[in-house]
Amino acid sequence: MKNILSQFAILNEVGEPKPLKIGIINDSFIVPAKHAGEKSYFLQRINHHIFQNVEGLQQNIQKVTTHIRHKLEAMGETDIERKVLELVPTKEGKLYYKTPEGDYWRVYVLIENAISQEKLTPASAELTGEAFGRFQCQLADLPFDELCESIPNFHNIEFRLWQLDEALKADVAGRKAACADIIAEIDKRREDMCMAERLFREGKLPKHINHCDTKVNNILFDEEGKPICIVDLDTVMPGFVLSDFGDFMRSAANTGQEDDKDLDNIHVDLEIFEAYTRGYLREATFLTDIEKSLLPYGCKLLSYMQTVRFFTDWLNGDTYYKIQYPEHNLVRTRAQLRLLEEQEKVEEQMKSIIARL
Ligand code: GN1
Ligand code: MG
Repeated sequence: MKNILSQFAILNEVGEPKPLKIGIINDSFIVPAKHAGEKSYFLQRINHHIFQNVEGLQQNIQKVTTHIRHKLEAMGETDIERKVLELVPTKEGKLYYKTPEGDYWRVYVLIENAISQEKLTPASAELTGEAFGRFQCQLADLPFDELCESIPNFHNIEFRLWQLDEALKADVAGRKAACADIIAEIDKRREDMCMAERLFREGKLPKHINHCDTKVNNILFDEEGKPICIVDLDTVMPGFVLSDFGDFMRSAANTGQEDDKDLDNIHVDLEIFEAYTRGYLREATFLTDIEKSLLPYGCKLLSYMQTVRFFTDWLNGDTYYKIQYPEHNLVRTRAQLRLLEEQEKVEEQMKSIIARL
């Protein structure tokens, strides 16, 4: 790993990289400064089986972070290096390093004294809603076609259902027969869940630049629970605002875990829903009426999409997501499906909260 670090334009002395357990896609390490007061770094091996266009991915991140940095500077913000990620280029000025073995690595400056959380209070959820609303607003004037889809069709449910159908046809792991109940639950919602894509084709639902992975642990907080910086920018790309709203609720407004084995733990936390929505609507001033009215639908869509994705990986024999035990993807599937059912039960309540706010 010394050799990898030596490729990057790191100007101060650093210690041994320490592995960090975050995310289920890339491998991450903290590289601490040797001397107090100097910069530490965040080193990642990019999963290039998933992100097949590393050049495009890194260009996206550079464009988005530069755009936000300029906005923060224009607003006279202080402490900007804590509010937006900064890529460290290689000594040759590239945004990543490819090893002779074909692995891809990148380095960010580490944001110090920042905490990532799995559960929020209503107060911190409201501030988080503001932060994601602001993030979308800051990017609203960045032309789409400047960014690539770092994973093509990433949040396109029609594509995800097609992948599921391929997995069902192949049934490589022989797991289909035992999952008839899950298949039936997915099937009966297909048409409704493809509505957003249809509205887009009809020109009724716009696309904006989105984060596309707004899980609660992708935002860093300070010790007082105030959001500092939005991280994990791998999937920043054009998409529906429903994605970012829904994915946040999927992870934060769930009283259980994403992979909860006890389905009875899983309910919609309407207090978190309301608090986040209040903050979000305050900042996301660019939203059209149709986007606002579809926000509860976006919650269901993202839980449905994650059900389909985890289930597809289960059928494919666990080739995409890292798993911690053999049944992990099946457990994740059932937990996401239950969340969807719980969201359906409170959909009217979600709608009236939005109407009130
Ligand atoms: C993956 O690795 P992580 O936790 O950032 C996935 C998301 C899923 C999430 C489910 C590139 O994100 O789309 O919602 O797992 N990222 C990718 O936990 O597929
Ligand atoms: Mg991610």
